[in-house]
Amino acid sequence: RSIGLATTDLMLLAPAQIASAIQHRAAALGYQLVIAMADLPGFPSAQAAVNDLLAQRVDGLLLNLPLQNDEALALDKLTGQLPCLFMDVASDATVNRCQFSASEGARQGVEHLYALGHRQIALINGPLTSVSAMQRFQAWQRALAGYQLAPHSVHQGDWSAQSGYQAVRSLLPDNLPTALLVANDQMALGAMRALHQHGIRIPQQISVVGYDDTAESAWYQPPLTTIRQDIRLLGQQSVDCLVAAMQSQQGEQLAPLATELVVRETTA
Ligand code: IPT
Repeated sequence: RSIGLATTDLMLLAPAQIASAIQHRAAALGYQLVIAMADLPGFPSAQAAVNDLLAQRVDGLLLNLPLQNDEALALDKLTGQLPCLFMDVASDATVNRCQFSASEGARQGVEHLYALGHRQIALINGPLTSVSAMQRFQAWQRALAGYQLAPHSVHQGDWSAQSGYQAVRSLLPDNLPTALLVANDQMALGAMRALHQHGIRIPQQISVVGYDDTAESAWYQPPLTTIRQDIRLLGQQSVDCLVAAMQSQQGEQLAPLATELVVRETTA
């Protein structure tokens, strides 16, 4: 028996590590994993990846693709009776979901910086096409507003290290905030590179908070303070929940998984 995984580009560290975690759990339960990667953002590529997996007659489907609610519903329909679990949709999407709470994670980052005394906080977003990026952004804004703060500035990235680098370059040399909230660790890596190039000390002159806690983040220089999404747990839960649905035990709706602030050495 096999499980299909339709996923975003595996060049990105979080989806790659999520795929690895899914593969481990699937193998442990005796399922073969078949992966189809959407090579472009947007619905046509997502649909093509799903069709690919349907053609390979998988017995259940995990979708780690950013999808708007109507797109998720359309794919849910396309797959008919096949059990499906969506991993990157809005929290009000009426499909089966397994995902972390974006609002909790974003709030944890703001609370941490506020408690350290930061009031000038710039935001580096993930791409506009990503549901989770937008949810993190909205939750950052809500949490800042709760402290009567507005962002120092808002920057648009695309999840890549390069886009984080460029965002910080646009703030240099003299418009730096005291802290950066970054929507993923890869963009934080690029942001830190730009700061290092300009001799700006982390965390003495600027604090940086990432998001994901992918495996490399403890090895950045300095080690990255970030919001941890327990990727191994996500792999386990998503496979377990899908398998339960495949064995047609009533697929109960999972509560959002908790995120956790991991304080390392990029914040002070
Ligand atoms: C999300 C990651 O947090 C982000 O870094 C980026 O890799 C993105 O995936 C790619 O789609 S995690 C996802 C399960 C919402």
